[in-house]
Amino acid sequence: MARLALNEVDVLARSVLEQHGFTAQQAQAVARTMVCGERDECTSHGIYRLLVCIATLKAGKVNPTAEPVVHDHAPSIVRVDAQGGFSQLALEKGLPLLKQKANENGLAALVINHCVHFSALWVEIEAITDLGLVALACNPSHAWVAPAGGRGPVFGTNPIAFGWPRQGQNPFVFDMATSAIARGDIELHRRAGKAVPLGWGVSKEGEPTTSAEEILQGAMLTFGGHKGSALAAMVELIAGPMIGDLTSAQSLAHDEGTGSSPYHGELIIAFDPKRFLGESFDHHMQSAEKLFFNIQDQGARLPSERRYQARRRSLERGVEINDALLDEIRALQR
Ligand code: NDP
Ligand code: PYC
Repeated sequence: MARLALNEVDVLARSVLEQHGFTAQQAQAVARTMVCGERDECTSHGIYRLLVCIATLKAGKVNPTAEPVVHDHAPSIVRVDAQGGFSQLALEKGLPLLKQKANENGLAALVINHCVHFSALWVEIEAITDLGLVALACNPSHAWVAPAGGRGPVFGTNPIAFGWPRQGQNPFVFDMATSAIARGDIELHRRAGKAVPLGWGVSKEGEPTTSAEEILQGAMLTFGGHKGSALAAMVELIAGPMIGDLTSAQSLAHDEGTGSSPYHGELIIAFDPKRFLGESFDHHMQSAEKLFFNIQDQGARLPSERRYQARRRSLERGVEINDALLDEIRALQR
C-alpha cells in the first residue's frame, strides 16, 4: 500500500482527468467526489472510479467539456441539464437555486437530467445538509439487479440517501444501494479474487453463488427481499419517468455493452426545517437529538459514524491506496 495525502489524491485525479480532456471545472468537481470517497474509506467510490471514468470517456459515453444548464422549472423545481457530463458539476450549479427555493417554500426538488453518474450520494447529501437543509436523493443506474422472486436483472443498484443537519455535529446521513451491496464492491472483490457472501447475487442460471464474476455476469439481489425490491422500483419511477429520464434498463441499453458508468437522471429533494417549524425549530431539533441519543445509548451506531471516524484518520494521516491500483492510475497519466 502507498500512503498519500488527500491533496496528492486530488492532484492525481485532476491531472488524469484534465490530461484526458475534461475541463478544469469538470475535473475539479469529479476529483472532489473521489477524494471524499477515499477520505471516508468508501473505496468502491473512491479513486478506483478514475479507471471507470476514463473507460467511460474512451467509450464515448461522457462529455468531458459539458457545461450544465440550470432551468428555473417551477416554483419548487430546479432542473439542471448535465449535457451528458458527470453529475457533480450539474449538482454544484443547481445548489444555489435549490437552497433559495427550499428556503422560500419549505420544500424544493432538484432534478438533474442527462448525467453520467458514478458516485456515492452521501457527498451530495452533505453538500445540502451543510446549507442547513434536510435532504433526500435517489437515482437509477444500470439494470443489474433481479426483482424479489425473479432471477434476471431489471433494476439498477438504485441508491437512496438521506441527510439531517445537526447543530455543531456531523449530519445524520445514511446512503444505501437498494441492492444487497453496491456493484462497485462486487467489482473490487472480483479484482482481488475474493469470494463474496451468499445473498449478494445469483449466477446467469439464477443459482445462488459466492463468485463475484458469476454475479457480475448473472444478477445482483435486492436487500431485504421484497422490501428492497419495492424501493428499487420506486427509485426507477420517481428518478426515471417522473423526471423525464431513463430507467436502469434504458441506461444499460444506451451503454451498448461498453461497460461505462450509467447515464440517467437524479432526483434530490430538500426540506428547510426552519421554514417548516418557524419559532418551534429549536424545540423540535432537540427531539431529533433525543432520537439519536436513544440509538447510541444502546451501543448502536448511527449510519455514517464509520465514515466520520475514517475521515478524522485520513485528515490526520492521509490515505492508503493499493499499489496495483495506483500503478493502473499512473499508467493513465500521459
Ligand atoms: P453499505 O451497505 O455499506 O452502507 C449503507 C448505509 O448503512 C451507510 O450509510 C452505512 O454507514 C450504514 N451502515 C452500515 N453498517 C451499519 C451499522 N452496523 N449500523 C448503522 N449503520 C450502518 O452501502 P451500500 O453498499 O448499500 O452503498 C455504498 C455506496 O454506493 C453508497 O454511498 C451509494 O451511494 C453508492 N452507490 C451509488 C450508486 C450510483 O448509482 N451512483 C449505485 C449504488 C450505490 P457507514 O458508511 O458509516 O458504514
Ligand atoms: O456501485 O452500484 C454501484 C454503482 C453504480 C453506479 C455507481 N456506483
